[in-house]
This record gives sequence, structure tokens and C-alpha cells, in this order.
Amino acid sequence: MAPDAWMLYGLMYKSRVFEEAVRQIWQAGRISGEMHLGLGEEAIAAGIIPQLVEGDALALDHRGTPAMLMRGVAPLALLREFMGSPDGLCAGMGGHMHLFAPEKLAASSGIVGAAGPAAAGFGLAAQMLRPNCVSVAFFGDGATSAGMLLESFNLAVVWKLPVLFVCKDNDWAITTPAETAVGGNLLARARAFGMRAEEVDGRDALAVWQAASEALRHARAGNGPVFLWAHCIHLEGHFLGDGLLDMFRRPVYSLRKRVWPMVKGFFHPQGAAWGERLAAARQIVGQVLSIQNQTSPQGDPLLCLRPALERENARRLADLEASIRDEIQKVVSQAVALEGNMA
Ligand SMILES: Cc1ncc(C[n+]2csc(CCOP(=O)(O)OP(=O)(O)O)c2C)c(N)n1
Repeated sequence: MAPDAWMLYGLMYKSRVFEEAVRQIWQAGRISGEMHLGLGEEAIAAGIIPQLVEGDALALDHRGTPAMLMRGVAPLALLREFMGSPDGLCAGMGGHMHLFAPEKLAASSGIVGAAGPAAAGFGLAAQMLRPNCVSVAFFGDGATSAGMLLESFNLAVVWKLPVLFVCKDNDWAITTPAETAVGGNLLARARAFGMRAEEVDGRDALAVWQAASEALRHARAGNGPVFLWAHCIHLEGHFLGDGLLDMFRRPVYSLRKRVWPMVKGFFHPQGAAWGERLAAARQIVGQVLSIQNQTSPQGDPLLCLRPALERENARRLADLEASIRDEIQKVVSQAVALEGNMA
């Protein structure tokens, strides 16, 4: 089946508009706790999820919103869940990280690496109960050295489980750059388990579609799991209010709240040796400078696809975007009104 670029863009745009609305609602204080958005990784979900059929399962990480939406979970149920409401997807008990949509066989977990065992379990169930079905695990580079994920790779290979393991690699795990925490090469690692492995540009929904299409065919045919290494960025850093991005977005606030205490710490009379202090300061400056790549429009998956669609039919694109914005605006109004009714 050839990918329909319009459909993929529509899925990504809806996810983007929805998560931007979530950001506003979070900033207004109507959602409590941390908020991890999938802004920047939409093409990975869009390239894979429309290829799933009934009976296929999804095991997601702490950025499960785009995948849940694209699998057809109602945006209102998600938003009410994030708001901690009893009428949310999980009765307000899961928040944005621990989502469960049983009728879609989709579950997310905030425990880094947990998508591995969950996907292996879903894969085993598919092998025993639902022939030709698969499960897909989404996780970040920060999960790739977690023992439970590596055990899942092993089990999936020896039991020939129909699992697609997808690493959404944005080069960071909170403030830890992957180069300082992930040894070797992830393709070589996966292949060392005896698993088929491919690398793909995770900004390009069409490229992800092609790679996933092959991988899913392989898994559905009973040939065992596949590892897909997809590179992406996170336009909002690790979570909303990310301190590193804040240095650029709110420099005055950051100078007062973050930089000044660090300067005081740096010159504290009872601190570490000067060499260690300098090394730490250099590390922090390096991180602040490199986090900026995460917000570069060059890495934005929507901008990767949009120009071609605009050239093809600008009117159709404008209509598509307007109808999605409308739909999400209605969902937001409904969610806010429901909150008012409950107060
Ligand atoms: C087992 C476990 N250890 C630590 C954490 C804290 N934690 C939350 S997100 C995160 C980083 C995850 O990085 P990555 O997997 O690359 O995903 P990203 O946030 O970059 O999408 C960590 C360490 C956790 N939730 N679970």
C-alpha cells in the first residue's frame, strides 16, 4: 500500500494542534504535574500507526499522545484525562504518561524501557491468539540501555514474536546527551540479538512509512521482531518548561533563577577543586548551546512534508488545516466547559 502524503500530514497536523492546545492549557495551570509532548516526533507515529490493523497493539512511553490520537483515541477523552478528570480516558488516574485504551490495545507507561516488556507481552498474545497481528513499542534513546528493554529484545528474538521495536532517538534523555550514555551503535546492538534492524530519518513520514511497511510485513509473516532506529528532535525539549530551552526563551527569568545561583555556586569558598568546577561549567554551557538544535525548523517533521503539499494544492492544504484547527478548538471548549460543570 502506497502512503498517502495528505493523510500522513493530516495526522501529524492534528497531533501538533492538539498538543499545542495542551501546552496552553498546561501553561494556564489547568493540567498539573510534568507534561511531555511529542512535538517533533509526529512523523514516526504517522509513518507507522496508519499501517496497523484491528488486533495490533501499541506499547508507548511517556510521550504517548501523538500515537494514541493517531490510533483513534478520542481527543476529548485524552484531554480530560490530562486534566485529571473522572470522565477522562482512565478516569483521571493515569495522567498523560499512563494511558490505557483497551479497545485499541494501546497502553503507555512513564517507566523508561517499559514499552519493551509490554510489547513483548502483546506480541506473545498476538502469536497465540491473533495470527498476523503485531505489536509496536515506542521508546527513546534513553531506554536503549535499560535491562528490561534488552531482555525484551532477546525474548522477542528467541520466541520469534511479531514486534516492531521503534527507537525515537532525539539524542537526549532529559539533560543527558546520548553520546555520553549509549555505547556502540544501536543497529549493531539489535543485530547482535539476531534481530533485523533498519535506520530511518524520523522527520520524514514517507520514509518512516516505507521502512515500517517492510518491517511490519516481516513481523506479520512470523519472521520475528524488527528494530527501527528513527532520528527526531523535540521542539519543546524534555518537557514543558525545560530549563535548558528556557535559557533562550526567558533569558531574564533564567538569569535570575538559574544562572545567578550557578555563578554563586561556582565561586563558593567550600566547593570542589577549580578544575572540576570549570569542567562542570563547560558541560552546562555545551548543553545549553546544543539544545538549540532541538528547536530548529529543519528538524520539524511537519515542515518536511508541508511545502510539497502546498505546491500540489495550496487551497486543499489551507482547508485541511482549518478544519483540523476547528475540530481541536471544539474539543478544547468542550473540555473546559466540562471542567466548569464539575466545579
Ligand atoms: C526507569 C526510569 N528511570 C528514570 C526515569 C526518569 N525519566 C523520565 S523520562 C527520562 C528520560 C527518557 O529519555 P528517552 O528515553 O530518550 O526519551 P525522551 O524523553 O528523550 O523522549 C528519565 C530518565 C523514569 N521515568 N523511569
